[in-house]
Amino acid sequence: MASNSKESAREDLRTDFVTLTNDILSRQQRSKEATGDLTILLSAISSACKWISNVVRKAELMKVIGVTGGTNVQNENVQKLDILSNEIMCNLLRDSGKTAILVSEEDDEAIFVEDSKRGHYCVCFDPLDGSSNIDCGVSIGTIFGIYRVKSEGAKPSIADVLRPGTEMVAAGYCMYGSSTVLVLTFQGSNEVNGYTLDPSIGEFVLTHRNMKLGPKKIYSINEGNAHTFDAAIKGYIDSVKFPPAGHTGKFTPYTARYVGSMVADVHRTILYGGVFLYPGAKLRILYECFPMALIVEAAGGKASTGRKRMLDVVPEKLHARSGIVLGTSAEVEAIEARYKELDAKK
Ligand code: FBP
Repeated sequence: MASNSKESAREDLRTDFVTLTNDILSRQQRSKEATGDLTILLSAISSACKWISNVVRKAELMKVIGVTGGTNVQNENVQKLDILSNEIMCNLLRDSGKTAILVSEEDDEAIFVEDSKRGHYCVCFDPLDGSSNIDCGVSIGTIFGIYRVKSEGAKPSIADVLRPGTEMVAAGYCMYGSSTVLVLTFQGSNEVNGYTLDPSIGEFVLTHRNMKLGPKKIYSINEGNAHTFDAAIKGYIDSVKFPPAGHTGKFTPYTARYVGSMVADVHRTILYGGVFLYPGAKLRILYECFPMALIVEAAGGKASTGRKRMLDVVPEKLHARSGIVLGTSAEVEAIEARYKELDAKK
C-alpha cells in the first residue's frame, strides 16, 4: 500500500483516542484522596446515558413516544420517555453501590438508597430535560449534579442535598442531539471536557478538551414570555436587539437562538458564546440551575439569578425553582448591573 494511502488509512483508524473511562480513571490516579467511588459512580452515569441515548434514538420505532397520561410533582404531563429514562438512571445509580440519596425531577420525594447498596454520594438529576421537544426529535438531554454526604457516619438526610451549589463535587449533562455528547466538570477543576459517544464501540471518546465559552454575540430566551419580563430583562433584551437612542452609524444586533431544551441551549452557549436566560422561576435549582452553573463557571463564564451568584443559592426544598442567566461573563454582569439599578430605585 503506497505511503500516503497508509497515512490516510492510519488517520481514519485513530488509535490515540481518550475514553471517558480512561480520563476519569487517570484523574483518580492523580489524586491521593480518591477512593475510586466517584469513578464508579460516573461510570454508572455514563452507562445510563448510553442506554437513554439508545432509547431516545429508537423511541419512534419502539413506540415510546408521547405522554403517559399522568403528571409529575411539577404538574407537567409526563412523557413515556421521562419515566423510562428515570428508571434507567435510578436503577444504575442505586446498583452502583455508591449513592445514598437520589433526587429526580420525576420523583416527588428524595430516594434514600437501602443500606445494602448505600454509598457516600447524592445525585440530583433531570433524567430527560427538554420534554417539550421529545416528540419532535429536537435535542434533549440528561442533567446531573453530585454531592458527597456531609458526614459518612451519619444517617443520610435531606440536609445532604439542600446545600449551596458550591458544595457539589461534580456536575454534567448528556445531550442527545445529532450526536450524543457527555459534558463533565469537577468542583475546583476549572476544566470542562466533552466526550462524544461512538456507538460502534460503545465508548464516550474525548472530543472537546477544556471547553471555554465562545466569543459569539447570541442571546437565548423564550420571548413568548416577554409580557412577564421585568424592567432589567426587558432593558437588556432591548439593548442587544436595538441601537441605543441617538445612536448613529452601524449597529449589529445579537443573534437570537432558542431551542427550548436547556441542555441544547446551554451547550450552544458554551461552544459559541452569548447568554441563556430563563428569568421566570421555572427551572429547578438542584438538577438544572446548579449543574449548568458549575459547568459554565468552569468554562470561564458566569451564572446568576440576576441578583446573586447561582451557586451561592441555598434551595429550601427539593424541587425549588429559580430564574437564571448564564453565559459570557460580560453579558451576565450587564444583566446584574440592570438588577442593581432596578433595586436601587425601589
Ligand atoms: P423539563 O423539560 O425537564 O421539564 O425542563 C424544562 C425545560 O424544558 C428546559 O429544558 C427548557 O430550557 C425550558 O423548560 C423551556 O421552557 P419554555 O417551553 O417555557 O420555553
